Amino acid sequence: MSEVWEKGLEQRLEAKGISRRDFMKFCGMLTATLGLSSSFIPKVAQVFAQPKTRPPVVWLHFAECTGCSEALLRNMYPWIDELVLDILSIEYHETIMAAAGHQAEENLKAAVEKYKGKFICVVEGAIATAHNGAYGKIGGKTFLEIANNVCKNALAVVCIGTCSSYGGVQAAAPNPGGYKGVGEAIGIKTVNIPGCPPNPINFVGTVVNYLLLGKLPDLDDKGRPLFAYGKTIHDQCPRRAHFESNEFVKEFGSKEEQMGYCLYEVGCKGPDTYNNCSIVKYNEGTGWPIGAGHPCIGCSEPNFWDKMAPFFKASK
Ligand code: FSX
Ligand code: SF4
Ligand code: F3S
Repeated sequence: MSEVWEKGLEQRLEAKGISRRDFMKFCGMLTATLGLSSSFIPKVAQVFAQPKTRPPVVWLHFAECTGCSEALLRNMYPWIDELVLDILSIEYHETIMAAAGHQAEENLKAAVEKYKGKFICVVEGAIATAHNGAYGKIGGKTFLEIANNVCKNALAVVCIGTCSSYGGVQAAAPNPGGYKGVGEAIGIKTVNIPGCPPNPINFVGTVVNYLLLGKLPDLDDKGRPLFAYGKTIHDQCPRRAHFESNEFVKEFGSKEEQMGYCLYEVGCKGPDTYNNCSIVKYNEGTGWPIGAGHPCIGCSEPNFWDKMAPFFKASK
């Protein structure tokens, strides 16, 4: 694989204290997540070493907690954020750019004009639609106006997080602002990477899929990439054998909990939730909700704040 171990990348990784071995391990994990055979690992590494193209990206924030950016920029392999930002040409990103105020507004306008129809628009956060969008504004413009101006001129719109995908916490009842996900708010098709927060690997996988195969991944009927959201949590859960044997935790702090029994009766929504958490896990692949003893609350499903509540009661 030395041919992919290009000088530039080698130096970048060295500066971050990352070994070639760790980098290839990450590429292997990403390749498996994408459902590709191991023969693709060098090609995935090549995307990071020498991307054929660096698509321009405009990254918008609407109503959300910024947990999605944090998940991508801080928590996962501390270096992958920089590799990802290196393979994309980020033209506008409110959390990490130096510009502010009018200069930032100008940058956004200029980027949309320059790359019209060619840029990828990444969106975090939901859009207020009631009262002409009055519940959410940046620099005097409503989220609705910004989304109409920016997202509709993009090559593709990728929604990171349940908020931009489906509305998220802002859209929870009674939702006075009429918050909706981006696709529904402005009537376009979006690629959705839901989760609150989503697993950054599913965003990275979507980007690498695009750079490697020249297309966005195949999606389910809710706009989610099938490689990540094709199966339920329940179908990939290490506690599944306990479910089948009727071995349930009925109370937190009990012996059954210590035995790692199934969490269905304390509210687990894994049977109704599509995501790959048990496979890819969070925090450098070390943990995920059910692994830590917490029921899945269905955070990657539309309207989960309403639909999946109460979180600690079994859905009957
Ligand atoms: Fe929502 Fe993300 Fe939850 Fe937070 O951008 S999916 S509230 S983790 O920040 O949108
Ligand atoms: Fe299914 Fe949840 Fe039980 Fe796992 S813990 S087997 S996802 S109900
Ligand atoms: Fe969310 Fe359930 Fe995974 S709560 S993080 S989809 S286990």
